[in-house]
Amino acid sequence: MTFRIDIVSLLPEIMTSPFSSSILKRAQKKGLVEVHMHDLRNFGEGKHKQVDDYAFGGGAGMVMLANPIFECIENLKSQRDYDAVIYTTPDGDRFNQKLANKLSLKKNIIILCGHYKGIDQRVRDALITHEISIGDYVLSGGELAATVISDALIRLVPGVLNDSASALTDSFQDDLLAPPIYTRPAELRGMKVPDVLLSGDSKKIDAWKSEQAMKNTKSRRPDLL
Ligand code: 6GU
Repeated sequence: MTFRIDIVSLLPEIMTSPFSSSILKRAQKKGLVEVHMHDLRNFGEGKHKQVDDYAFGGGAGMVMLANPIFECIENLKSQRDYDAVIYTTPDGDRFNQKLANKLSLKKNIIILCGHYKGIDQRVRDALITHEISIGDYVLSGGELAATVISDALIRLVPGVLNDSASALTDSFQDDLLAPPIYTRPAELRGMKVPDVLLSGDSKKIDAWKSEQAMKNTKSRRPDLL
């Protein structure tokens, strides 16, 4: 089974590099994941391919036209069933690992990238199943948020990470931050790797990791506890 993400955007080129490198590239090469970009401009209106207009009732900023979005998404839906149609917006639900886990179990999803002041409310009412924000700050557009969300989902797809145990020990996967990690050399510039990690005693090592994870979480993110 292939996990498929269709990203609908006015600026798809912003996202080409992240999807063409490293884990996201390999996931697609292995056939585990398909990512398809759709340029909304192709569905724009009139000879200028217009995609936005002034807001009814006034107010600063342009609004993305509903019709090009309807046409693009209806075209996709005519080809296959979608399990989720996500809209990236600063006023959406906050993205977190729990939501990433849930969405990674879907098969086909659409992510619509917001722009300007937003999209015509009728798109949200009629087409969108999930409205997602990646944090309490404002980005120029939803493309970087869509890329962040896609990355978080794709690395959870079975087979994408070579070491499948790795995803399970991430920060947040158990509502705790990760413990400190070290690699060689065992001593660097007078700084030593904690003895327990070199002890070979896996029970002791696991206990140390849990204790450190708890300590990190208490001091940096007590809200997670
Ligand atoms: Cl999803 N979009 C934009 N434009 N800004 C954001 C965001 C999304 N999440 C946080 N800030």
